Amino acid sequence: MAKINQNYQKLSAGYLFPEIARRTNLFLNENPGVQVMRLGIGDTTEPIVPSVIDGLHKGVDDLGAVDSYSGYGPSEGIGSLRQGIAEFYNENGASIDASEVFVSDGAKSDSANIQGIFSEDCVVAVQDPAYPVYVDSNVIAGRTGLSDENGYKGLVYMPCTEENGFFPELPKGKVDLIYLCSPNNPTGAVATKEQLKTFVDYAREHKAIILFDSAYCSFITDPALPKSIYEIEGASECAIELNSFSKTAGFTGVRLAWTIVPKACVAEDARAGVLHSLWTRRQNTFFNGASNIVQSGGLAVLSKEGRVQTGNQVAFYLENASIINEGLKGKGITTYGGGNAPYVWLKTPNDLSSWEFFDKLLNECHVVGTPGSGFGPAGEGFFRLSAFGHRENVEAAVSSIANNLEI
Ligand code: PL4
Repeated sequence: MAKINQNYQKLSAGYLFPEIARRTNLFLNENPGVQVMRLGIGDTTEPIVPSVIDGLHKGVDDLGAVDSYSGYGPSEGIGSLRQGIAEFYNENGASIDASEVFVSDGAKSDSANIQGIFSEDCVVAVQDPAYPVYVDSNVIAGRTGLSDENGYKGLVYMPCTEENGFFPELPKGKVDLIYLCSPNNPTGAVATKEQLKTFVDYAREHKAIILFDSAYCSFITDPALPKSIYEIEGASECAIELNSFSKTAGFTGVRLAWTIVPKACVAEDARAGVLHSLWTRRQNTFFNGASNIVQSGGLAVLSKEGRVQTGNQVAFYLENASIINEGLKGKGITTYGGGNAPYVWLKTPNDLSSWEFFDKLLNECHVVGTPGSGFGPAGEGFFRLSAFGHRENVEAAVSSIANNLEI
């Protein structure tokens, strides 16, 4: 008799983003003809830049000629793309070898799957609030108990609050896996080198592993802020980094990402090289490689022209963030983030709960955002707006908030 994975029953609610879509659709059914402005899901909206479209076309054309046709590729990714990604890191002072780069179809799947190479009894620490995949994947893997209003039992929440500038203190006790995300989803905060160094030192001391999500690193404009954890000395001994082409190049629907597992990375029972071998084995067994067409597009993103064109697009989204920030501040709302990140994190007015503010914003302004509590207990009382919309949509949303939000 088959039995199900009972850990799924522990998941406290539906996955956040489908829940937002469900509530929005309900509102639209009840209010036919109303145009909603979507600043909820962090999904890109601008077309892919011309040099990258050329790269994607090249990938298609290569499949149409006998000399350039390719079938299954290595599950770790094509050599030239792995090399290009390693060079991208090494330009900023890291020392990554192409063999340490694992190309994939998404940072979402990698960030959910990476916990699978670690022991079931690892104690997991997450920034609170955080991208929900880190928590849910560990719940499903059985590393937590049930949840209540304070979160899941057995999980170590590291609150990111106004008081600590949205970067957490070190865990009090010993933890084994630490999820960090910078620029942060949802708060938009970016960790400094000094802040990351405290975690790298902790991880090396406790033989813990940092799982560092840098999916939004291309939004960092301040040269003093680190784009990768490998800019911190000693990080290659204790950190695995996840990154993606999704937000940099508009690849949210195209699907291309990567994970770096340095050979120097060590765990309590794993000498140098072992974690790298385990992730190789995991990917070889579970994954058949990213699409060859898409990897050709990824090479174009890394080209000189590709970097300039995608850089301009990132700057465009950052301008959106600035428009949102200014508009909300003009309304007297306290905001954070947005400067080096595509998310604006606002404090809900009049102590409204995150979901109360979601309903208010939708009903009064026809604007969809993301409730902070969906990212963890410390997100309660906050709300996230995404800067990935079309300019006219962002401007219309800001103007509707200015004119219609009653506070
Ligand atoms: C909605 C910190 C967005 N359906 O596109 P990927 O898989 O390479 O990257 C996903 C990802 C990874 N790491 C972080 C992210 O914030 C995201 C994407 N997050 C959001 O609005 O928070 C899209 C969410 C998508 C999902 O469930 O991921």
